[in-house]
Amino acid sequence: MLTLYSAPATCALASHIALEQAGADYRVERVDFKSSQQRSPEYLKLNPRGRVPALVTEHGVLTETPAILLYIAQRFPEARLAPFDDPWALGQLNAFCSYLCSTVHVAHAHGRRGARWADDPAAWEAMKAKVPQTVGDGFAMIETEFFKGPWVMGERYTLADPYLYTLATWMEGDGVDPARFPKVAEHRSRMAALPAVQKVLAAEA
Ligand SMILES: N[C@@H](CCC(=O)N[C@@H](CS)C(=O)NCC(=O)O)C(=O)O
Repeated sequence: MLTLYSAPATCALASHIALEQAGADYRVERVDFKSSQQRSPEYLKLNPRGRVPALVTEHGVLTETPAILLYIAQRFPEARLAPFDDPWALGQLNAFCSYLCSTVHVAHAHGRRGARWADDPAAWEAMKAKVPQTVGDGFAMIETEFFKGPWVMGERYTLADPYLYTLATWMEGDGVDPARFPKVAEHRSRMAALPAVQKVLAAEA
């Protein structure tokens, strides 16, 4: 059985949805951010990065959302979560997931985790003030360049869909108006209507 270490309203939601959609045999261990459990010695032993998600497999612990999503897709091929038969499509999928991970997610983190990058509280405030712009720029790039429709990669649903959905749910909290991005907003509504997504959201509540 796979074990996903997760916390509500985090990027771990994408991996949780993918496990559910893949029909995986899995369980979720909740990490309590309120008590900073992610920085406890026990959790750091499991994931020295002190973050979620972390996926415990029989081979070891896997971290980093794009890697976890791809692992799930490859381990459960019948769920068809990635185009392994098409190197170009797979390359595009990886490019999108890398963009979410390295640019959009990092822009979001500047709003609440400024201490990662600076010690000066004034610098944290400056970083926070920039979030609506930088996260908004990220979604503008997704809306105009990456998103094919009706799913992220086009006709075929892939692991990029739960990943985009997860980060799109942060928009309001980041001071970004979802109405600016109609394709992403429509995708978010369609994702929210999927039974697997509803099941996972109920489990995370
Ligand atoms: N690159 C990692 C980032 C993971 C990450 O930053 N997770 C956040 C939640 S969205 C976290 O665990 N934050 C806890 C902390 O910074 O203490 C991934 O994509 O999985």
